[in-house]
Amino acid sequence: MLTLALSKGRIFEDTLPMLARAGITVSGDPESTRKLILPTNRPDVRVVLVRASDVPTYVRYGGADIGVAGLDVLREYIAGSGSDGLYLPVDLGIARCRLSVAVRHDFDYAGQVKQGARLRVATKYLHMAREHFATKGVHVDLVKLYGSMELAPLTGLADAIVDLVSTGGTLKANGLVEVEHIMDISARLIVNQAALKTRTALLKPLIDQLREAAQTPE
Ligand code: PRT
Ligand code: MG
Repeated sequence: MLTLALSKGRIFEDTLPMLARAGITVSGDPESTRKLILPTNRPDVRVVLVRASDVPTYVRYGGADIGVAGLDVLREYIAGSGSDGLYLPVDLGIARCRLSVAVRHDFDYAGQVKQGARLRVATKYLHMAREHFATKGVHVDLVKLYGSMELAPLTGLADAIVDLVSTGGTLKANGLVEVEHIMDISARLIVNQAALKTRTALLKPLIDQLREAAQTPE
């Protein structure tokens, strides 16, 4: 049995068509079922539904053989726990967005940075934020949040946020503007290295098919 870890929402939705192109169809809709294990049309493949940030943990410790996680989740995980035992063979090119710095529309970010001001920045992505501001030589105090980052500059909790942006609609709706683009994000395939060695016959063709699907437009 091969176990694939996915998170509900955009990762699941964007991975489904790629799996279909590899001949795998998942039974059940994660939004309407309470089941955490979904069978597929292949008796030797199943899907487990986990939190987006738990996908690397499941794959590393063998709770799943393979998984799909955003580069944001992976970078934070690897910065904290290392990449031992994980193999990252394919950029799937799905669930695309960017990691950006945003502030209130009336906040003079460039001016503050120029003056060497110390800024308070709220984010879920402490490692990537720390690295970004260190590289730029901007002094920051980072505040860890778990969600709704957009609220932080509106309430005075922080001067800026580091968050994911796709359409920009959420920033706009909250009177925030993007002032720096940190990196492009997309979802990656992650594989348990030990499983790849012991179950090559099952895993290798699946990885190859997903790579193929990622490289050729539908
Ligand atoms: O909710 P939970 O803690 O379980 O996990 P999660 O919030 O990380 O899961 P989910 O499903 O929201 O995101 C899974 C992955 O999708 C992320 O790890 C990213 O790699 C990717 N992704 C792509 C995004 C977005 N686009 C995105 N726009 N993840 C989050 N957003 C959020 C963003 O944080 C902001 O609040 O959507 C909002 C902005 O969207 P726009 O379109 O208004 O700009
Ligand atoms: Mg979410």
